[in-house]
Amino acid sequence: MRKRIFSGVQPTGNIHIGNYLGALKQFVELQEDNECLYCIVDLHSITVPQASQELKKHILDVAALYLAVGLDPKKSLIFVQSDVPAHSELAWILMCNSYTGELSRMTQFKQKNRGQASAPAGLFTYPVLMAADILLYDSQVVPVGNDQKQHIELTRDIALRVNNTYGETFVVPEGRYLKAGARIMALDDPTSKMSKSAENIHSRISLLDDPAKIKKSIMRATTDSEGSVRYDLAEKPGLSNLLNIYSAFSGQSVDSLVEQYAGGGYGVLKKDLVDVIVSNLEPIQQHFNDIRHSSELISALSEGAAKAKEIAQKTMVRVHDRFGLGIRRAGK
Ligand code: AQP
Repeated sequence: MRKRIFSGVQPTGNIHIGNYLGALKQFVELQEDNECLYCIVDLHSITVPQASQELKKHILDVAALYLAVGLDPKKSLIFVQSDVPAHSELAWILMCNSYTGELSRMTQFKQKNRGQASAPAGLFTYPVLMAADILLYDSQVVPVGNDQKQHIELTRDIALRVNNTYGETFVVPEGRYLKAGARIMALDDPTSKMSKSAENIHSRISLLDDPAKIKKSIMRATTDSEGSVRYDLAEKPGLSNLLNIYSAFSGQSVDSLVEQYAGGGYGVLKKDLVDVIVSNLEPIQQHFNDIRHSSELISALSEGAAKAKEIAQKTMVRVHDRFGLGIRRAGK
């Protein structure tokens, strides 16, 4: 049965292989049999300061990468979050139905805030905006990396709370997560996840990196001094991360990779991994270059936003009705 799917990526930098393997690959698969909405969540990105010209560029880069990895605007709605003002309106309404206690337990907030006494309020309420993104479209399934599990649980709690208090208002969504071990870790520190905004560019591979940069980042990736190729996330997180990346791009199982490289040093494995990544990213980069400055990209985003607005409007009429807001009433 076709399901309504929603997910998004922040335009905080160029999409890296963690975003790709953790989220975008699923987006592409899901669009074949479902009704999908894929958003570029620019309002989320300003929870930390962004230079405006950079942000404008990154929004279009991420949109072009969406298309370049295989999202098809004829099958999926692709749009920019701030082009649909109802995201912010619903976020406010949901904030009035959320608690500071539950928001302070969010691990991503704790990591990004790094224990400072005062934090931007937007960073704190970020998960509520995410809940609004999802609930606005009556989304049934949300494909995300498993780092987002806590935020999806919060979204479900808020939806159930509103439904119990005000009557059936929201569809309660489900997360669709990757299997364990598919979280891609930073190349320089395999105990943190690969991230777009990390300072060290060699901590990640961006989908737009050239072969020389990919080679440099992989060859200097943190491993261990043991020297034997085996998969052990606890004892050998760096090498295990490289094996996960290799497996995800090549389709070869981790076990067969371990067998193939057993006895060899890490250097041979790293060298082959560079080739595997480069050959997988080449067609994506080619497609990106063809469409990044095209009118096709802008049309896809405008049409996507217009259609998303129509769906959002229906939800907001229902929300206004349930909460008794304004003079709009359901069905009018
Ligand atoms: N390292 C990762 N491994 C697997 N999946 C990942 N995702 C992010 N990092 C990894 C998934 O990618 C989707 C989009 O992420 P996002 O842009 O919404 O924000 P994020 O999770 O905060 O990603 P970044 O790259 O770490 O960005 P910054 O540095 O700006 O915070 C999500 O589905 C996420 O799970």
